[in-house]
Amino acid sequence: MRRLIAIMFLVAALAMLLTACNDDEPEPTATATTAPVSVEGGGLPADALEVANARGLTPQDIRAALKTYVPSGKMDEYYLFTSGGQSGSVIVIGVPSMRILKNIAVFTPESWQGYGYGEVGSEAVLDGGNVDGTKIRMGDTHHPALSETNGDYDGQWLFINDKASARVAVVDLRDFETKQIVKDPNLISNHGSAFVPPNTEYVIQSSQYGTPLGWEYAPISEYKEKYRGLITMYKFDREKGRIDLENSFSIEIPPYWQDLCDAGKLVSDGWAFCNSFNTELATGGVESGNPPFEAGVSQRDMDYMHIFNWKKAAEVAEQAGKTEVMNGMRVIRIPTAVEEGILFLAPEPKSPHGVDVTPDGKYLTVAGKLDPHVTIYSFDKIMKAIEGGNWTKDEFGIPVLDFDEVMLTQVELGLGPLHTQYDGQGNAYTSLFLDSAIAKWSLGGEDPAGYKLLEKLPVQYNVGHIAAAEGDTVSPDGQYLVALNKWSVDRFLSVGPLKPQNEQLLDIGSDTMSVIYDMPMGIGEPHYAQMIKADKIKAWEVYPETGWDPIAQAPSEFATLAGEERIERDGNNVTIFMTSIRSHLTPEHVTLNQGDNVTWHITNIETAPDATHGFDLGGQNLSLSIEPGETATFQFVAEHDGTYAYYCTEFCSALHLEMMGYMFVEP
Ligand code: K7E
Ligand code: CUA
Repeated sequence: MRRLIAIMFLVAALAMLLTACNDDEPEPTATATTAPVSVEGGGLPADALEVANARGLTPQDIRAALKTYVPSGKMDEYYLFTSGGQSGSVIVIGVPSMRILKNIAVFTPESWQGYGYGEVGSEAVLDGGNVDGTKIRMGDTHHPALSETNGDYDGQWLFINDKASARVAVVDLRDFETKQIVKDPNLISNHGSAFVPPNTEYVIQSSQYGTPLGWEYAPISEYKEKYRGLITMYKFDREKGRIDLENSFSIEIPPYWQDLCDAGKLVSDGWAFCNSFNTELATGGVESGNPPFEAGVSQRDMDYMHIFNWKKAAEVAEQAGKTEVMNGMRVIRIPTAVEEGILFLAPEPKSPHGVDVTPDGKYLTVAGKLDPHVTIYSFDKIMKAIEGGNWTKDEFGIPVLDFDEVMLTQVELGLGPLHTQYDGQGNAYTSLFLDSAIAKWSLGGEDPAGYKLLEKLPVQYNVGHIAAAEGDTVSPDGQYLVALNKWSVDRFLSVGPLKPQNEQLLDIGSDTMSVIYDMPMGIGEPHYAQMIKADKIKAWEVYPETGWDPIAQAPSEFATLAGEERIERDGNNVTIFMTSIRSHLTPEHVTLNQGDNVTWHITNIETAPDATHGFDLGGQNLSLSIEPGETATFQFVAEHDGTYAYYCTEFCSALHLEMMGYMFVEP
C-alpha cells in the first residue's frame, strides 16, 4: 500500500512538472484526449496506476519512463552520433527517447541507402579509402567528432576515423551522407581520431600501433630504429567541405602506441594532447617465449602524454627544409619537432586510455586504466614547465616534463577508469570499466582539495566511453549522459551468442545520477559518441534543386526534368536519362545490344519530403536510394542477353508495385 501511495504521489508530481515545462509546446491539434495532463483538471488517465502496478513498475521506473518517453509527433532534444565500431558506420539516435534515427554508412557499403552498391558517386567516396589499390570495404569506427566554431558544435560536419586502416571520413550534416574518405599514406592503423580544435581548422589523428612509416617491411628486431608513430593534422576546407590532403601534414612521434587525443580549447587552443601505453617498446612474440604484449606493455608505472603545439607545427610545416615528404605527405621529423619546440612529453600513470580537456581548457583529465586514479594536469603548469626547461629527455630526444611540475592532483575513483566527460556545472564523470560504474566527481579549479569523488552509479556492464550533452564543447549542457556499455549480458531478450551492446541513458540533471533507459545497440559496437542540441542541425528536407548531385552538393550536369527523358546511343555507348516520380519510371522500356556500355542517370523529380524512390535492376549488384531532387548514376556493361525487370525498391505510393520497367538486351 505504501508503494502504491508513493507511485500515486510521484505520478501526480510529475504530471504537474510536465504541464509546467510544456508551456512552449504547440497546442495539440487532435482530439480532447491529447490535452496535457493536469492534476486539477484530472487529466491523468484513471488506469495509470493500474498499468504501473500490473507491470510491476517502481516509482523510479515511472520517473524514468516520464523522462524518456517522447510521444508520437514530438521531437527529441538531442541528436546522439555514436560510432558503429566494426560495422564501419555511424548511428544517429534521438535523446532522450533513444530511438534510432539513422544508420549512416561510412566505410562499409549499405544497400538501403544505396551506398556502395553501384552508384558512381558513393563508389568513388569508398574508393577514396582504398589502400595501395585494394578496395577496403570494412571500417572500424571509433571516435565521431562534430565540427566546432568557437569551441561549440556548429552542426555542419561530422568526422569519424577508421582504426583498422588509418582513414578518416567526412559526413555532411545537411543530408547525413558520407562525402569523403581519406587514407593516411604513412600509417596503417590509427586511434586518436577524429578530434577537432575549437574552429575545426584541422581534423586530428594519431597512430595506434607503431609500424615503419609507410608500413614498409622491417623486422620487429628493428622496432626502436625503424618503427614510428605519427600525428596527422588533416586540413579541413570548410568551403569545400573536404579534407585537403595537400595542405595536411604529419608529426613523427615514437612508436609508443598512442591512444586517445584531445584538442585544447580557449586558453589551451593551439595545443593538443595524446596518450600512449607502450613506452616499454614491447615487441611481443609470446610464441617464442617472449612476454606477451599485455604484460610487455604494462611494465612501467608511467607512460607518456604527448603534448604538441599544432599551431606552431602548421607554421613550421610551411617552411622550406623543415619537412620531409613521404608518400606525398609532409612530415616533421622528431629532431625538427624538438628543435622548434613543438613536441613534449609528460609522464602519466599507467597505461592510460582517455585524455579529456575541461570545458574551460585549463585542465586535462587522464584516466589510467591500470590505476584507480584519474590524474589532473594543469595547462598553465605545463606551459610553465616548458618555459622552465627543467626536463629530461626520452630515448628519442624528446623533452620529458617533470611529473610533479605539471600534475595538479589525483582523485581515486575506482577500478579501470577510462574516459571523462564534463557537465558545465563544475562536475566531471568518468567511466570505470572494471567496476562497471560511472563516477561523478567535482572539479576544483586551482585548488587540489576541490577535486572529490561525489557519487558512483553502477551501469550494465563494462562501460567504455561516455557522452554528455554537448560534452566536448566549451559549455556542456549536463542533463544527459550516455554510457556506452560493451556488455549487455542479462539486460535484453536473448538473440543468440552475439549480444547487443547496451547504451544506457543517465539522468545527470538531478542531484543524484540515475539510469533512465537501456537501449540495445544491435547493429554495431559504439566506441565514442557525441551529443548535440537538436536545433543546431539544419538538415535539408529535400535537395535544394531538382537534379542534384549529393556528392558535389551542386546541381548535376545529368539532371533530367519531366519531358527530358531519353536514351542516347553513340556506337555501343548508351546513356539513359530517366526520371522517377509517383508512380512511374520514364522510360519504361530500355532496349540494349549485348556488349553495350551503359551509363544510366535517374533523377527523382519529387519535391515532397520523404518521397524517396529506390532502384534495383535484377542481375546487377545494384541498389540506389534516390532522395527527392537527387540525380543518381550507375554504369555497367550489358554482358548477358535477356529480359530484365527494373523497379522502385521503396514502397513510395499505392501504385508502387507498378513503378517498374523492362530492360531488353538483344543478343
Ligand atoms: Cu573503444 Cu576510444 Cu577506441 Cu575507449 S576506445 S572504450
Ligand atoms: Cu517509387 Cu516505389
